Amino acid sequence: MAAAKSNRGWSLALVLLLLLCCQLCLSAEDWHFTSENYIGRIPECSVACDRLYVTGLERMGIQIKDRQKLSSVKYRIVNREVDEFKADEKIVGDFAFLFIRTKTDGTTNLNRERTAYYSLNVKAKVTLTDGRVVNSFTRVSITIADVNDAPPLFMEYRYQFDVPNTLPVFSTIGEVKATDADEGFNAEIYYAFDEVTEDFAVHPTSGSVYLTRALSHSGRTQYNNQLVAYNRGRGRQTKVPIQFTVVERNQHVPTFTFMPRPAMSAYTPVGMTVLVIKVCKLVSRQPFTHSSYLSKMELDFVLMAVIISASGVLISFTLLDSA
Ligand SMILES: [Ca+2]
Ligand SMILES: [Ca+2]
Repeated sequence: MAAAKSNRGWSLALVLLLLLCCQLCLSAEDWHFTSENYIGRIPECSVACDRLYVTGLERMGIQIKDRQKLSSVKYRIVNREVDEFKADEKIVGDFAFLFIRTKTDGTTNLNRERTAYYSLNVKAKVTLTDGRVVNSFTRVSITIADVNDAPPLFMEYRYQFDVPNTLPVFSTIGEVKATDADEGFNAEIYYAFDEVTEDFAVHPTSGSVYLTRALSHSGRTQYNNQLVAYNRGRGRQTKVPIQFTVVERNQHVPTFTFMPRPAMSAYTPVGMTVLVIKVCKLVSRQPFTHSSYLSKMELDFVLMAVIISASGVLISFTLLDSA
């Protein structure tokens, strides 16, 4: 009889112990984050961030199943290498929200062009009314949303092109190029001239520079303007000087007139003048094909003699006269 009572006592104690253990086990699981990974975004602030909050598609934090058992919740970022963010907690109804925000020390900045992503390890310390402490961990992946804070930058600090005065209209003169450190629309670049001109054009997206009017009409030797590269978004733009220098090219082909002289024969002595050539409209300052010294003269025409060798081969031109 006494043994039976003793067995019932042990059984009752064992049941109570199992119930207590089961309750403790379930209680610990009840105080975990709703997810092991959260995804959020925050705007770029390359100067100083003023308490910016990370936003996401789902709420971050711990679901409170029994408010009576909860004493406090404390969130903390445990990455030692991340110094830009702080974790806050706020209990609203049956949820202990996790808020990730930038610090407010006035020196924190988020430069997407330097660091585009952050991965935070967050620890939750949950203190229950019965004195127990439950720890839970989660990861918050943060994407920095780009802001158009970088203006386009030209590859050159100034552009200079030599343009032949004979270049046909709509010919390509050259190309300009700028880059942008932002992304998406904020990095799209368009080109234009600062001052409207009818002489030149720049393709808005490729940067190719064209001649749009014959240069001979004005007689100018130089054109100066400002080249602009701008973003589609909020008016970020950069200007650099651009200069076109007109380079003269020979537009007048010399004409030759052969002045009669005695015909050659088998007895024509070596060194005798056999032909005189008259070259008209010699106005170019550019090198002449066979007589470079002619190119330095601004004459309407010159007279040249052709000297032949004994074998009848042309060997030189000689300047005879000019007018
Ligand atoms: Ca930009
Ligand atoms: Ca940016």
